[in-house]
Amino acid sequence: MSSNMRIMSEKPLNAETPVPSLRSWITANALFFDRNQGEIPEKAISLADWQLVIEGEVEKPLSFSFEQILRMPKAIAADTLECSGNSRSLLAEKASGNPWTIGGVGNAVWGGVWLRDILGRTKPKAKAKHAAFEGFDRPMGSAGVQFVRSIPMEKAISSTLLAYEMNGEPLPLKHGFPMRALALGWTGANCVKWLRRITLLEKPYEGFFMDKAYRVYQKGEDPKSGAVVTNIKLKSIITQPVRDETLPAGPVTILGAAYAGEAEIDRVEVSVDGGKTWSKAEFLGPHERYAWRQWQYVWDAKEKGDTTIMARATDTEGHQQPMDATWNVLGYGNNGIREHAVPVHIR
Ligand SMILES: Nc1nc2c(c(=O)[nH]1)N[C@H]1C(S)=C(S)[C@@H](COP(=O)(O)O)O[C@H]1N2
Ligand SMILES: [Mo]
Repeated sequence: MSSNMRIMSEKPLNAETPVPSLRSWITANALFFDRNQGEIPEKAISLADWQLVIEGEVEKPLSFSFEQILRMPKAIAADTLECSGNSRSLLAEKASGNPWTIGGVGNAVWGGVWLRDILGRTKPKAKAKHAAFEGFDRPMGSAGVQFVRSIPMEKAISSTLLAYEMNGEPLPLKHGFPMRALALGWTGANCVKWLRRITLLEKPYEGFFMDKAYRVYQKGEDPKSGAVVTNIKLKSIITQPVRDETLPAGPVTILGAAYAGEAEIDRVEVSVDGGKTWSKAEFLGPHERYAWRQWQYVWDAKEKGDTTIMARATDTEGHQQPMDATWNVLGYGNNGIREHAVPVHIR
């Protein structure tokens, strides 16, 4: 594995992408963040041994071989994947979980098949309301159970990809070889790796990873009473300069990325005066639904001193990134402008 990943834990492997590697529209596979609840399989499963089972509330339970899937119509989609807990360590009040800074996110072009095409062949019953995905990674830690997550059928049918390719390569082992789910625009937890089974259910799946984790709740509340983490929140990150960088006076090229899950970014603005005034950044590179926009703003830093750079994203429906994040016990969805501000020193 690339040595400049910032490793938070080895077993299970949790590592974030170094900030400079967030400056390109595509995040290289070897630098793409790693988030695991279980153990990454030691070696790739033989494709001849793998199958995808579809069962539950379907007229026709089926299992698909990898060969069969490759013969189905192919889909290619860009998707920015973010861990629900990304930016957690930037919260003013500590929250439990991996101490992500901003590198628990990446963008890739994924190839695979639409889940709707697979499900169509199994004839889902009208009472099927949720699709539960099960991975085959070996459980580790306190949960001690297989990673299973369910999403509503509407999402499964409208915009969920089963990916076997990542940036033009077979899906790498640590990202779910041979196939993973991608609920486009939704957080990583909704994108089960090492997929082996999809079960259609009348109601959401019940289990550790649905009821205890990936819920937004406050101290003293029952985790299960909190909302399930789904869509990636509207957010912008600054990727250049990095925190506490010292720069010479003169033009400073500020780079960043902005993303909004299923929503579309309308604009990004930058402030170098603590949020009093904002200037519009310029977008760079490809524009694809579900993928982040890279942006830049050239700031003429005339005066020496300490400044904080802030970035603010707005979506096409007029929603704006909040100045401060909404804290919750597990620190999910930190998209605060202030939390993501980058202090720099002009000398
Ligand atoms: N089978 C399985 N799928 C999983 C996980 C896991 O632990 N096991 N972790 C999830 C979480 S929380 C995230 S953020 C993404 C991370 O995907 P990546 O490691 O490819 O970046 O995978 C998701 N899918
Ligand atoms: Mo995650």
